[in-house]
Amino acid sequence: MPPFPGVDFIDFDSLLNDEEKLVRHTARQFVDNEILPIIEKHSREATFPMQLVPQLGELGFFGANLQGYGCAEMSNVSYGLMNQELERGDSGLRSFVSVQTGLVMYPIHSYGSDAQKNKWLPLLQEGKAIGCFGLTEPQFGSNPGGMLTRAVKKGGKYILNGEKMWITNGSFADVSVVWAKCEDEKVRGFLVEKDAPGFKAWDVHGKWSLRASVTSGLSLSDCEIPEANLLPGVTGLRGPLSCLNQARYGIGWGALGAAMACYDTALQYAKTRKQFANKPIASHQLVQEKLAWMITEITKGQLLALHVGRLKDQDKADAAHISMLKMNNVAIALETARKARDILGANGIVDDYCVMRHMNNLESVYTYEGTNDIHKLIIGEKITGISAFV
Ligand code: TGC
Ligand code: FAD
Repeated sequence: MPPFPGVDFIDFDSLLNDEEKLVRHTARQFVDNEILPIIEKHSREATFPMQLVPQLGELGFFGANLQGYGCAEMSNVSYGLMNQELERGDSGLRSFVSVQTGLVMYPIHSYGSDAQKNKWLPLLQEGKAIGCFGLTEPQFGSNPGGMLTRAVKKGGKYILNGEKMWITNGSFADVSVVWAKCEDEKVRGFLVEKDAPGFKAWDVHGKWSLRASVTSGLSLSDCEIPEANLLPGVTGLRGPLSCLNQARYGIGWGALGAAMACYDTALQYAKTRKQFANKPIASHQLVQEKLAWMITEITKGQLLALHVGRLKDQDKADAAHISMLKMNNVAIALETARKARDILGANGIVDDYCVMRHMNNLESVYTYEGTNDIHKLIIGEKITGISAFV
């Protein structure tokens, strides 16, 4: 398979510095050489390629935009470009890295005690420990503030009771960042280690989306953890929601990678597939309209991602900016995948091509980390000053 040439219609690369291009190149090569040859098999068999985790650690991909503890300390733009390339491989791969980085390392880094940081961050950075993030519950998805999971302090321990659902990497995580309400009704974060008494995890089967990613349920039944496993630095829903800003930002870039893979596949196919008068289907106006739509939306998405990335690097990115990035780029990626599937005709439905896998993956990406409509409402609140959630 030839190396991926990238998608750059308006000399987007002239907006990137050498470090950003180098990070993208490294991630691109990793995906071309290590992911693309095996991903269809993993997706078919519904397994995550665990053998690649040490390499992801060595490349500095875990916690890449965090400071210290062995992290790569890259800019948010470089981190975004890395996510773009990983998701060009598969959304499940990008999910693995986003959860580890934005939802596990970030809260420990931002809200953890020194002992928690020293214990977990180096291990998570190297991929020697894996983490997961337990916010969603069976009855509370878009509205995590309603969560039923409870933490009660008893002597030197916390006792946790509740259930978390749809948790990426839950069943093989060494540490779960679990969000629970305490006796004062305030949400706090807890580090639950995999062998904590009363903790169980099980896998969701039968997914037609994100098949190369493990999705789990967590059950906490009088689960005892030491008092020292409370994240001391944050109280309230803003704790978990601040982590979501990190992961949503990575998704905003990542979705572009999936869109690029679908666009590039459709373009190459359309130039070689012939129908009517022995002409390539790329010569038909309706096919060109689809390809033109894709490249236009990908280009607009790149500019939005880059600008939000530059704002984030200056600590000026607002949560609503990140919502617009996640909402827009996932929606255009899903539509790109659907149009690419159409251009491939019957070939679009088989795993000789990547488009149906990306299309199915993007259905989850459209829903997780805040559904498309929830992000519309976050933007709506920002511009009107009126919350639609109350
Ligand atoms: P609301 O009253 O608006 O806010 C409560 C407190 O939180 C603060 N806040 C934020 N802080 C930081 N970042 C944000 N994005 C924040 N949004 C709100 C807010 O200022 C307030 O703070 P304080 O100090 O005044 O108390 O909360 P609400 O209950 O009305 O909910 C708002 C809403 C609907 C936007 C929020 O609940 C939401 O975002 N819902 C979507 C849930 C979601 O995205 N879940 C994702 C779960 S994790 C996941 O999907 C991982 S997928 C992983 C993968 O594989 O990649
Ligand atoms: P619901 O909240 O029930 O929403 C259903 C529909 O109602 C949606 O269309 C939604 O937009 C709409 N809706 C809801 N409220 C409103 C409203 N106020 N106004 C208008 N429309 C509304 N969670 C974690 O905590 N950790 C993880 O690691 C994780 N990984 C995931 C991996 C996968 C593969 C998937 C699919 C999900 C994952 N999730 C995770 C859960 C994910 O965050 C939730 O699925 C998501 O937040 C939506 O919640 P829900 O599925 O309960 O849908």
